[in-house]
Amino acid sequence: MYAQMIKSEATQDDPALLEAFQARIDDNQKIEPKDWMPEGYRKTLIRQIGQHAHSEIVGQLPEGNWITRAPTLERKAILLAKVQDEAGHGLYLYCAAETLGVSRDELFEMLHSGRMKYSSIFNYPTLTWADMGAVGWLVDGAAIMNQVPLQRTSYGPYARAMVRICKEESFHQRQGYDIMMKMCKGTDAQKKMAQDALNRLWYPSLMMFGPSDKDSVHSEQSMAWKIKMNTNDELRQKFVDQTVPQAEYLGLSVPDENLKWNEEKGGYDFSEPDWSEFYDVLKGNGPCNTERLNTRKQAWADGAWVREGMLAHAAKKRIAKVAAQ
Ligand code: BYC
Repeated sequence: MYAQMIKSEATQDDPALLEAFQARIDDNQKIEPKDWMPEGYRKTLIRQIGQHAHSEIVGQLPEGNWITRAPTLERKAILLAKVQDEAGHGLYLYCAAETLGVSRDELFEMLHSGRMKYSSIFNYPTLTWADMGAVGWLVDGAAIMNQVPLQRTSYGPYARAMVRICKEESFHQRQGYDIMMKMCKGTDAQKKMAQDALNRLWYPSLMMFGPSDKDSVHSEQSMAWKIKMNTNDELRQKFVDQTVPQAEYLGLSVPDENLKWNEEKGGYDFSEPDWSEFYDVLKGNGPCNTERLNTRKQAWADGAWVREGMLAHAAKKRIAKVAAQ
C-alpha cells in the first residue's frame, strides 16, 4: 500500500501518507533516498547531517594546528591520521546529505555565509599539547556518546555512515586518553598542563550536546522521526557519568564544585554549562569563530582551480563522447 501511495501524486500534507511514513519509522524500517518523506524530515536531516559534516572539517583545524608541534614522530603520525580520518568523516557525511537533494556547493555556501552551524566546541583554541589529549578524550568522547545511537537513526545513508565513523572515533578517544595518561604520569608541569586542559575544555564539551531539554527546539520532532535517538540532557548525563571516573583514574579533578554522585538517580549531579556563553559562541562571538570560518573560506577559494579544472575536464570528455557518437 505504501508503494502505491508514493506512486500517486500525493501532497506533503496527505494524512494517510504521513501516517504510513510514521508507521515505517515506528517499525524501525530504514528510510532510503528514493522513498517518499515529509519535507520537514528531509530538511531536518540536511540541517543535522550538514552541520555534522561541517563539524568534522572545521574540527580538523584546532588539531591540524598541532601536527607540526607534536612532541615525537609517533605522536605526529597518529595525530596526522586522526585529522585525515576527520576529513573522511566529513566526506561520508556530505555524501549522505547529497542523497537528500542538496548539493555540496550549496552546503559549503551555507557554512561560509553563516546560515549553517558547526559544533560550538571548535570555536575554542588549543593552547598546549595537553589540549590534543583533552580534545581526543573529551571532544571525541562526547562525539561518540552522541553518534553511537545515531547508528540506529531512521535515515539509511546517515546510519550507515555513522557505523564507520564511530569505529574511528573510538580510536580517536583512546589516543586522546593515552596522551592524558602520559601527561599525568609525567613531570609536575605536564600534569598541571593536563589539568589546565581539562579545566578549559570541560564545559565546552558539555555544550556539545546542545541546550538543555527545556530549551531544545528540535528534539521532540527529531526523536519522533528517529533522527535523534536521545535527548540532549540524557546524553550529557551519560557523558558525565562515563568521564568522571576516567578523570579520577588520571588523578585530575573535574572543575565543578557541585559534582556529586547521586545514589538515587544512579548518576552524578553536576553544574550546567554557562548557557549564555554557548549562545554567544553560536552567534559568532567565541574566541576562534572568525579565524575558523576565514580558514575554511580561504581553503575553498584556494581549491577553486582544482574544481574548475575538474569541471573543464569533465566537459571536454562529454564533448568528445558526443563527437564520437
Ligand atoms: N554547537 O534544538 P537543538 C564532531 C544548535 S562532534 C553548535 O537541541 P538539535 C567531531 C542546533 O543546531 C560534533 N550548534 O538542536 C568530533 C539548533 O540550531 P539550528 C558534531 C548547536 O539539532 C571530534 C539550536 O542549537 N556532531 O563532529 O536537535 C573531532 C537548538 O538546539 C549545538 C553532530 O553534529 C552545538 N554544540 O540538537 C572532529 C552530531 N548544539 O540548527 C569532529 C549530530 C545545538 O536550528 N547532531 N546547536 O540553527 C546532533 O545530534 C544534534 O544536531 C545536536 C543538536 C545534539 C548537536
